[in-house]
Amino acid sequence: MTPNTTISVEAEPYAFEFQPTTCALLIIDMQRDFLEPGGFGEMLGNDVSQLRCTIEPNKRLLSVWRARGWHVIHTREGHRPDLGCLPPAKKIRGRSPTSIGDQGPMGRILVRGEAGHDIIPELYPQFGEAVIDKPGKGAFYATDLHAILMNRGVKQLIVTGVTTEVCVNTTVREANDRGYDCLVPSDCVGSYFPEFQEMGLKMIKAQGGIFGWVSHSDKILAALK
Ligand code: TIU
Repeated sequence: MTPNTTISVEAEPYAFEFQPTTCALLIIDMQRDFLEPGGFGEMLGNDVSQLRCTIEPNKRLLSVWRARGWHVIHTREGHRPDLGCLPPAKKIRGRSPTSIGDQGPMGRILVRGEAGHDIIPELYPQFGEAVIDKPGKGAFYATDLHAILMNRGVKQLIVTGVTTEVCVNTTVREANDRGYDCLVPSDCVGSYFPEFQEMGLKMIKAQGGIFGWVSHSDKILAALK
């Protein structure tokens, strides 16, 4: 397989075709704050164990991308320690007794530089993999992700991570409006709510792939064999 080979992945609503040199694996917010107890996800009232089934399939995909030297980008949702990039509306939303910036068992919740804000050890970024710190749900808002992708000639994205209906969906919609094709492997994205997992994926692939394509990591790996 040469870097310019076109790879065809069985997907819905139809096959997703990509060339390795122009397609990045974009892993959204696989942070301790969302996947481990005591972080932002739990603060919102969620059972964080629900998301852990995404770790193994992401590991498998990431190891293949790394082994082949293809583009890998990670994102983290969070805020500056002075909370200068935290909209007051986001701070007070939910009326929780603890909120973003408050001290938790993994440090200050959703704050850059704290243990909880970092990516889980299983998927920890390697040297050369861009890490995008984003203040919002979408990975393009208030970040240099679009510039990084354009500078590298990336036109297509395989989007994984958490959560399906929040940061993954927002990012796929933002990417779609900027002209990127997005493929979402269903087993590599997770939600605290099974019904949102299902509908979040349906919304992407409906209407002829209105926002993108949906597949499974097994199908991506099979296409690479
Ligand atoms: N709450 C929830 O489902 N998600 C977020 O707040 N952020 C991300 O999805 N990363």
